[in-house]
Amino acid sequence: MSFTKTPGWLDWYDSPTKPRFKLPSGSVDAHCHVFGPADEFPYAPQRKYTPCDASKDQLFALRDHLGFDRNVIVQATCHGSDNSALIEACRSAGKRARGVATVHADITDDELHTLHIAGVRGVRFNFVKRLVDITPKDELLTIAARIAPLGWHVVIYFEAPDLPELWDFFGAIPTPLVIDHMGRPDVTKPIDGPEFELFLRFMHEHDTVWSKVSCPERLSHTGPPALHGEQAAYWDVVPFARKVVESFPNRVLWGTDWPHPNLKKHMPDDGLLVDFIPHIAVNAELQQRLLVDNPMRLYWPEERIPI
Ligand code: 0GY
Repeated sequence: MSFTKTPGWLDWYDSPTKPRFKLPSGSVDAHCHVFGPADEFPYAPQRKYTPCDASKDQLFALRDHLGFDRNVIVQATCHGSDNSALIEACRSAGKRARGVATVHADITDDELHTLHIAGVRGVRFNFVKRLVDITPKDELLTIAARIAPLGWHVVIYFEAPDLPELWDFFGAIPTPLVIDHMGRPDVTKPIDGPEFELFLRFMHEHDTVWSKVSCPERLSHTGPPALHGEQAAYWDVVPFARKVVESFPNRVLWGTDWPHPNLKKHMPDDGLLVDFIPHIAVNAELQQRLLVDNPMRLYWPEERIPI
């Protein structure tokens, strides 16, 4: 099947630099996606964007180039609830990938079992209106109740202004929660302003809530070095991510977000994204937790990394 990319679509950057920061042994890229390839895994009819292909083999080549050991692959909205590309990627990575799927409430026990065997350990609930038609909350609670006995968790993607309305609903989900990209703060607002304070309070009050401190390229207004001279890439995001890492060192994850869907201005060099890590996790202890111990505890608990 042939698909035409969304007008203005930016393709992922195919010659990333080698990072200067040396990742700790066993590091996990805990937020990335596969797209298609569309002739094998067609994009969903209800998708809100049509991307370029980004195959599992291309993802695994990036993993090796950057120095990661494992991936957590998150179902992208362009594939709807057809998790075939994700399953195929997890299966072919063996124990080196886990998955986060999108499912409906009427999924059968056999289908859930198949996902579990393939390596899926969570489902994603998306509240970003430009990406999905929002699923009713009672259906999401039904899904959460179905996956809880499997020991899975729920990954939630929302934007900062929506947290007050979602607060009680998130509190009613009976599994651990993993928040994508720090709940998408507006980094032009003060770090001690009410919006980011609310996010931090949500994490303080719920000790089974985790956050990905990912996507500086999505949150930044200062941009990469080409846009901002000698400053560190995406420096306006640093205080926000560093605050989360230092407040919740055992409940943070990091991911590249490759192949970076829906970026409008620039496509990041994934090597530079890795070089962002030591600005937000400023010593070896924090880096080890962020990149190895935390994702291992959540996605590979059978390997029992002590904290
Ligand atoms: C991300 C962010 C985005 C897209 C998706 O599944 C997706 O389509 O997650 C976005 O456009 O903000 O985390 O990859």
